[in-house]
Amino acid sequence: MDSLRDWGWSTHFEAAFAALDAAESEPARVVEAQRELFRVVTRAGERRARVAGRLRQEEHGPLPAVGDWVAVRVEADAVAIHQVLDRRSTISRKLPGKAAREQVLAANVDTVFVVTSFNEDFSPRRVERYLTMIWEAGARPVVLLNKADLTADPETMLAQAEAVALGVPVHAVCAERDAGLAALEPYLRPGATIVLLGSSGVGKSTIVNRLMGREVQTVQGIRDRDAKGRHTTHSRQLFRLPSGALTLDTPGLREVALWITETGLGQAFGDVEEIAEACRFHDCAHTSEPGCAVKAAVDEGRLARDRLESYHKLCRELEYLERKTDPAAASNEKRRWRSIQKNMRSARKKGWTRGES
Ligand SMILES: Nc1nc2c(ncn2[C@@H]2O[C@H](COP(=O)(O)OP(=O)(O)OP(=O)(O)O)[C@@H](O)[C@H]2O)c(=O)[nH]1
Ligand SMILES: [Mg+2]
Ligand SMILES: [Zn+2]
Repeated sequence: MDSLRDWGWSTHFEAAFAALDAAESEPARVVEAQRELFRVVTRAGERRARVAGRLRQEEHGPLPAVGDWVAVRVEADAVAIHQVLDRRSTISRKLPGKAAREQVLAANVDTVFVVTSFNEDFSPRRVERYLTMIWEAGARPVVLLNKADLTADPETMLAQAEAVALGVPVHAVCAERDAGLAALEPYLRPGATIVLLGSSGVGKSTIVNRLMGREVQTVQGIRDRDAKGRHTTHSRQLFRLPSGALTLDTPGLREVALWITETGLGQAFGDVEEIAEACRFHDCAHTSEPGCAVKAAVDEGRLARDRLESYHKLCRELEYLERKTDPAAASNEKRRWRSIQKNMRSARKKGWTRGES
């Protein structure tokens, strides 16, 4: 059992696993995910794994994501993931594109480091977006401003970050010179899982290498630094730090579109919601309603105008998402899928599709 404890196994998951109807199964944690390929750690060590056919049907629960605790069956030549244990936290975003589809970026995470840098990547609006996503996920956010060596005046950006990250710790670090990272120690207690999220090139893998004390991840070469949009990390992988914490490096995100959330928005914009309690109408949208305390706060300079705009924008995004995922629409989508699958099956029987099922 000890080897699983090293990967964050706890009495919580032990009980969850015991409650499963999972004869012949054993617990494991997903430590790497790259599209359909998974690596898991079992009591016997690390193995490649695949998703059992049954789990591919929606009614048998979510597909595994990195960080998940799962029930696996170890066969002679393969490990099959049969079930995903209930998650303690789920970091999700809406997949880029028009369809309302969820992508789970990480599961069972305690702390999320939102990494940005002291250069053009820094955007208070994007930080707000990440914080909304993370509060919704049930994890604790921490903002890291990396590449402190690139600025002579870190105070301005730090203050900008702090102004939008209410109640959230903000740390300036310089991964390249291994400076400031000692401040992260409190988050790295044994068994805790942390994930690094942020745009490509902000230095997530460099930070992971520093925390590991050796080079486990490839970082972007100096010659590629101007190549915008080129991603260096391609898979999501969990590492065991010398401190005993687990850390997940992820590929840079181009887009942070929200997945269904509302409590997350309220938490990320606690200042707006607090002022809104004084609005005349309790369902005030803070646009043109009479007696709107939020508009008044903006006019009096107590609330930044662009912060309110950002709040409105995220609200609209969520309303749109809710419309896109209303139950009727979702069940139509399922029906459509079933008929596609049926067609594929009969096509396969006729022998004109190759490949695996
Ligand atoms: N000046 C400076 N450069 C840094 C610092 N930390 C990392 N870098 C450089 O920034 C570049 C990108 O770093 P990576 O660690 O590959 O960035 P990443 O966030 O993992 O990027 P993706 O894997 O593409 O998402 C590399 O060339 C690093 O050497 C820092 O503190 N200061
Ligand atoms: Mg990387
Ligand atoms: Zn109002």
